[in-house]
Amino acid sequence: MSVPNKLLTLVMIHQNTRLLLGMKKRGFGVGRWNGFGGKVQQGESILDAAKRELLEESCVSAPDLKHIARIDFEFVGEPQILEVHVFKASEFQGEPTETEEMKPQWFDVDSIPFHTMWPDDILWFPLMLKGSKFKGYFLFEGMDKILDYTIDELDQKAEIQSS
Ligand code: 6OG
Repeated sequence: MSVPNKLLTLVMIHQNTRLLLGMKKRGFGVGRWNGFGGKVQQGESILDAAKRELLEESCVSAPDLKHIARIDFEFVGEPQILEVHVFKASEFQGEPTETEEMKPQWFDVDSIPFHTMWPDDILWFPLMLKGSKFKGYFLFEGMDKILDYTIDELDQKAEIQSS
């Protein structure tokens, strides 16, 4: 029997030349800069989960999130695929504030700290920053090594499917 995918969200706040990232202070991906997100709860929509996690982790709310990507992550030896739904917003309310989970910081889009991020990010951030929609798949060995990947750009009108 196959294991159902684990649904996760990831939110990027991108305003012209700056991007809001958070340093993950605990749990999966600790010590890496990333967007804000986490697990979709039972009975919750993926969009609602994205908004909730953004608020919980950065104290910022973004009513107008655009669903821009689905990225499936497989880890060698792990039966469960992480199905990460990526959202983007340019407008937000509130002041990015450090929480128990994340320390937010603005980065210039020309100085994104890829050396302290998940290694897949450098491969798909260019599409995210230029406003594309896309679907990705990455096969990881451990936390640092990508064995295989695909990234397919989608039409702007395409709806991002979930499993
Ligand atoms: P919690 O388990 O802490 O949420 N995430 C990834 N983000 C990137 N950029 N690359 C990956 O490569 C990732 N794997 C997971 C999804 C985990 C958060 O980390 C994201 C969630 O936002 C493997 O609740």
